[in-house]
Amino acid sequence: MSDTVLVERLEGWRKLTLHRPDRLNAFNEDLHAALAAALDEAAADADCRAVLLTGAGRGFCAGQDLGDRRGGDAPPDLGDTLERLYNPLVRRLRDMPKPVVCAVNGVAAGAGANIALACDIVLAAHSAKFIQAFARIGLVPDSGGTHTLPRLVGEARARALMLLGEPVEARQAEAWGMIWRAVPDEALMPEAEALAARLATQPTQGLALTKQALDASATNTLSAQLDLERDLQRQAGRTPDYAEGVHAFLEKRPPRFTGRAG
Ligand code: T3D
Repeated sequence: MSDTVLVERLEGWRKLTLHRPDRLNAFNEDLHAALAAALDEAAADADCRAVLLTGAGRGFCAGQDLGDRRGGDAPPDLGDTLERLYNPLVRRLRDMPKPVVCAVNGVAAGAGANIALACDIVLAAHSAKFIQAFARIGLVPDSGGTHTLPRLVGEARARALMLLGEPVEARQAEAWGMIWRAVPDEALMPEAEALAARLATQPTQGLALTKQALDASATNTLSAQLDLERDLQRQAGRTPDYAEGVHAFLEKRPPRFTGRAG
């Protein structure tokens, strides 16, 4: 069995660690397959109510393993890799019906940066940096980066970062709104784990619906978004966690959410 992704099953949540530390956790086909399987299992497990993604060693992820791209006779079809591997990965993260926290423990480059930014809440160690490294090797930013980054940091910064391939340090990333928080290196894992554990006690169905609404807002008109909020709120209002939340409020006690659909 592959050990390229380490899976830890905690109380109500899972920690997934990219594990090719000697290659800064760069993606090869094996890592893609292991991560896809781990995410699918987490998505399907009702007892798993949050996911934490991080990297082993001194890097988070250096994107595609360029060792696998050593020249052959014909140029590779990189559209095929995106179609088969990177695009499904981003969709898995965005469609995951529970929150995904990313703890960026070191450099996040190329697809590694954009996979991190596809997660719901991103924490980064002060020593971490984000690099849109694609321009350095003649490629186009992928893994949703051309969609995500301008929305996070604005058009001017996204363009410069993508055309120049310059690194952004964690504290700058926080200041620009690219990530939720930059924390001292030693605080990263305790904070990220506490956040995942906290999310695992929250109304999971409502959070999943919130993710849907936020994703749709990127392309919806206000009017369409209002309709969507109506439909999603209808669903949220039928969940046991909503009933529990209201009862708990009225009884002046902390809620006991189960995350169950019905
Ligand atoms: O191909 C497709 O399917 C299309 C999809 C593309 C998606 C992409 O992600 S394209 C972008 C690919 N990634 C990169 O271009 C980043 C390459 N890496 C770097 O620029 C640097 O390694 C970093 C800036 C990330 C970190 O620099 P530094 O100085 O901290 O570390 P290092 O010494 O460069 O790397 C440490 C080791 O990891 C080193 O191996 P060694 O010399 O100790 O044996 C290095 O070769 C290896 N490594 C780092 N990144 C990759 C890698 N090996 C293979 N592929 C990598 N991407």
